[in-house]
Amino acid sequence: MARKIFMMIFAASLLFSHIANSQDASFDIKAAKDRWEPSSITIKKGEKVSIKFISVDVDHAVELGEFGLKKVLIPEKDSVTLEFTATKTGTFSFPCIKYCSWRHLVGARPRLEIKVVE
Ligand SMILES: [Cu+2]
Repeated sequence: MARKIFMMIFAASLLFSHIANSQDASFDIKAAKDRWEPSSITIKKGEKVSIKFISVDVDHAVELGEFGLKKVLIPEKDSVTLEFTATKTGTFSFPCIKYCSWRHLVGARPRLEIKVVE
């Protein structure tokens, strides 16, 4: 009996943790001057996505305009988490939009590519 109750509580806690953290996909992106890593991620249309951008050096910034998000700063040695639902398919490229190194001057900004598939 005690075991049955324990199993029920365990199952309920699993359910609640899922509801509390109801993202379908989450990613950590390491943002550095030369490269964002991983530089490409693939998600499914309709998924709730959480992306944590973690700066390992200086300020960076990103704007996921295709997903209805405004420009956000990824502060120096800090992080910012963006959440959105991918409502359309395609391949979208999001370069750094805050000057972080000379790479901005030569068309080689670090970037994140997001592929949304059916
Ligand atoms: Cu930059």
